[in-house]
Amino acid sequence: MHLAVIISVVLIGGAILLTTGSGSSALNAENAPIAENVSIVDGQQIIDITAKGGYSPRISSAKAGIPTIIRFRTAGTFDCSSSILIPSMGVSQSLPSTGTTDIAITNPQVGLLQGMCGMGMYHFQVNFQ
Ligand SMILES: [Cu+2]
Repeated sequence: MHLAVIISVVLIGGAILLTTGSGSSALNAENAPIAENVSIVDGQQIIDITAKGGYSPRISSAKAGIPTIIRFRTAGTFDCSSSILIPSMGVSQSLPSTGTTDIAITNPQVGLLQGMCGMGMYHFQVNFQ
């Protein structure tokens, strides 16, 4: 588990390095919709959202049209943000109090994906562009 986390951190770090290293400002502008909690590894987009007392970040920007997972991270999360609802996808998912949970979106469409905690008081959004 820890090894896997370290490897994915290295991969993500490498991807960020590649992105920033490839350098021209025009390219960076093109990639601007990708926020720092979003990475693309081996053609798969990963959106990291931490669930604890709400969702962080609450708004993510990501690319539409590529295989995507939303990876929810919990760490000692005992509040209702450990219960995820994404109504447009029919997702109702309980997260472990500590761990990661991936929700796959095969082909996200352009638009705003809205999710919330089980009680509807904490919200998160992914803006697919
Ligand atoms: Cu709630």
